[in-house]
Amino acid sequence: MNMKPQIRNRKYATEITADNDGEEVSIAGWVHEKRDLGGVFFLIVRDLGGFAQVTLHKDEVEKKLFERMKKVPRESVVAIEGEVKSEKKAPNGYELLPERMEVLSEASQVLPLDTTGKVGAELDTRLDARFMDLRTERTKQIFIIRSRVLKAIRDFFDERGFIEINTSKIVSAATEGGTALFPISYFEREAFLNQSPQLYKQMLMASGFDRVYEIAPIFRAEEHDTTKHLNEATSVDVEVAFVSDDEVMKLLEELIAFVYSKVVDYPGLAKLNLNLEVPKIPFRRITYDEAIELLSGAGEQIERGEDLSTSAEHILGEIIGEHYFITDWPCAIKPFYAQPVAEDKNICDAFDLMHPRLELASGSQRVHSYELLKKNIESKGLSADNFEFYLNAFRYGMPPHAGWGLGVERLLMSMLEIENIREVVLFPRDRRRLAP
Ligand code: AMO
Repeated sequence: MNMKPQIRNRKYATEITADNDGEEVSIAGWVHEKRDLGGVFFLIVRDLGGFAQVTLHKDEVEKKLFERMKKVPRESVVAIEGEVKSEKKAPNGYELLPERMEVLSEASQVLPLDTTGKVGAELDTRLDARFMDLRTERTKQIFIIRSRVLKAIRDFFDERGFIEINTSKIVSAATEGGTALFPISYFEREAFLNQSPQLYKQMLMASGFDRVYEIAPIFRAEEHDTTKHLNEATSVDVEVAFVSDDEVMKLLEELIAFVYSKVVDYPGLAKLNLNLEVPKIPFRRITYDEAIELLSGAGEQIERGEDLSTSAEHILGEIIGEHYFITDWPCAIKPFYAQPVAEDKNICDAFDLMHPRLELASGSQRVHSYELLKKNIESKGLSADNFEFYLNAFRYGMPPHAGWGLGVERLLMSMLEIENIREVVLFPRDRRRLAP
C-alpha cells in the first residue's frame, strides 16, 4: 500500500455540485454505506462536509474495481477518483462515476458503533469509542457548534477591547473552598490543579490590564457523578476593573445573547432537531431572598443561608421559564473574595446566572481592600500565609473590580437541550473516566 497518498484534485463532497458535470475530481473519506441493487452498486463516502454517492454501473466499470469496492469494509478510508455526473436523486445533486479507488486504511470489523445513526448506542459505549462517535452527524455537529461558540466568545471580547490571558493551572492554593482539589506532586512539594483562575485574574487588576478574559480548563475533584458536573470543565473567566457587579452582569447577558445570535442560523442545528431563539435581554433579576420566597410558595423550604439544591433550581426554573440572575447572596455561602453590600455585611454583591435547567455562571463585586480580604480568608478557616502571593497584589494600589466565570459546557448543554454534560466534551473526565 502506498504510504503517501496521491490524491489529485481532492474536493469535499459538499464542494462538488451538478455544475461540475464532466469534471475529473477525487473525493476522500470513510465508506459510510454500500448498496447493491443488482445492475448498479452505490458506495456512499462520508467526509467532513457530508456525503458523496459513488455509482457503479456493473456493465460499464472494470470488474476488478467493482470487486474491490464491493469488498472494502465499511468505515475504511478511501480516495476515489472519477467523473462528476449530475444526478438529481443523489446527495448534493451529483454522483461520481469511479475510475480508480485507493484504500488508504482498511477498517476492522465488527465496528464498535453504527455511524449511520440507525442503531443507537449508550453514552458510555459512544464515549469509549469517541473517535467513531464523532463520525455520526449529531455528535459531529455538537463539536462544530462548540467551536463556533468559542469563536463567538473571542469575537465578543475582542470587539470590546479585552485582553485574552492564560494563567497557570498548577497552583499552590485553593480558591473555591478547601476540598475539591486534585493534588499533584510538584518536585518535593505538593501542588494542585487549579479550580479557577480567580486569584490570577484578580491579581491582573493590579497590573493595569483593566479587562481580561480567559477560556481554559478548571479542575474540580468533586466526587459526585451527575449529569451537570465534570472533573475537568472549561470556564470562560472575566475580570474588569473600575466597574461594579451590575456592569459585569450586563456584559454577561450581552455575551449570552451574542453567542446565541451566532448559532441560530447555523444549518447544522437541524441535525439536533433544534429551533433556537436568541434570548431576550436584560434577564430578570431576583434576589436570593426573593428566590427563597418563590420556592416557599411552591412548597420547597430552604433555610436562609443555605445554598439552592438542584431541585430548588428546577422549581425556580419552572416558575421563571427563562434565563435569570439571582443576586444578593448570603456571604456565608459565597467565597472570600465576594464584596459585602454597604448596608449589610452578611449579604454579598454576588450573583448566579441561571438557565431554567441549571446554573451557568457565577460572579461578584470583589473585595479590593487588603484588610477585609485578609480577614475574610481567615474567617473562612483558610491560612492567610498561603494567600500571601495574592494578598500582596492588594497592598500597592488595587482598583475596585468585578467579574464572573461561565461554564462552557453548561452553556452548550442548555443551548442545545442536551441532558448529559459529557455529550459536549470530546473526552470527558468524571469519577470513572480517565481514558480515552
Ligand atoms: P463557580 O465555582 O460557580 O465560580 O464556577 C463558575 C461556573 O463554572 C462552571 N462549573 C462547572 N461546570 C461543570 N462541571 C463542574 N464541576 C463545574 N464547576 C463549575 C459552572 C459555574 O457556574 N471563581 C468563580 C467565578 C467568579 O466569581 O469569577 C467560580 O469558579 O457553569
